[in-house]
Amino acid sequence: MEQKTQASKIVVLGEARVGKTSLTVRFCMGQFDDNQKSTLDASCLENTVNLPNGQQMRLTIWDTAGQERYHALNPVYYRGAEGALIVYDITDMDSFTKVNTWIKELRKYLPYARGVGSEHISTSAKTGAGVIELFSNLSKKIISAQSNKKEEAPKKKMNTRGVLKVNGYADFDPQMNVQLQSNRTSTKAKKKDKDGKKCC
Ligand SMILES: Nc1nc2c(ncn2[C@@H]2O[C@H](COP(=O)(O)OP(=O)(O)OP(=O)(O)O)[C@@H](O)[C@H]2O)c(=O)[nH]1
Ligand SMILES: [Mg+2]
Repeated sequence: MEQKTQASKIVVLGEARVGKTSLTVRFCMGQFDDNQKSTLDASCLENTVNLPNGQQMRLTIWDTAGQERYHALNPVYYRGAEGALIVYDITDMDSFTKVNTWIKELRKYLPYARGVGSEHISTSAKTGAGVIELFSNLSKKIISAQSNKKEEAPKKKMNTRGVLKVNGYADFDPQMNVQLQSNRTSTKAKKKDKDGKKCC
């Protein structure tokens, strides 16, 4: 079967310390760090998803910083995104409550996100549970939205579509609360990854 590779940009959003970077790093590099440092500004990684019909989706994943002081920068990273992941921590109720704020934010900056529904998937960056499924599902939705867009092309100027997803730790362990609290100190994020997967 002929392999067809498409490319898409997605953004990862959510409160600070909910696991955005861990999820991205797990998917792109197959690694997990119990002491993952807070993201400053944003970082970007790439990986390709193999889909069942022989298609491939090359995802450029913009992992934003959850800390409040960086929020004003986020719209820069939303631009041109065809998909979004809104991440919350299953051990942190406040991070779940804030999901609505992130949805509103996306709808403000990405008008096409207004009419798009969301899907909830539980993942664990620690064990890897649900991670491939999450990015595969998102890729399928993007491909399906892209083909709908082609059909509607003469009518619409907007050339992007989005899908929102939320995520929680599926490996919930009561000790996570302690771990999260003890990991609140922000240190400077690495600008480059060792294996060169960094895309920007
Ligand atoms: N047990 C468990 N811990 C996780 C998981 N994902 C992230 N963590 C831990 O939670 C903490 C925060 O993870 P990060 O990936 O840095 O969170 P973030 O959302 O990128 O944080 P900011 O960059 O500050 O916005 C780290 O100590 C991680 O090791 C998970 O799936 N399971
Ligand atoms: Mg981060």
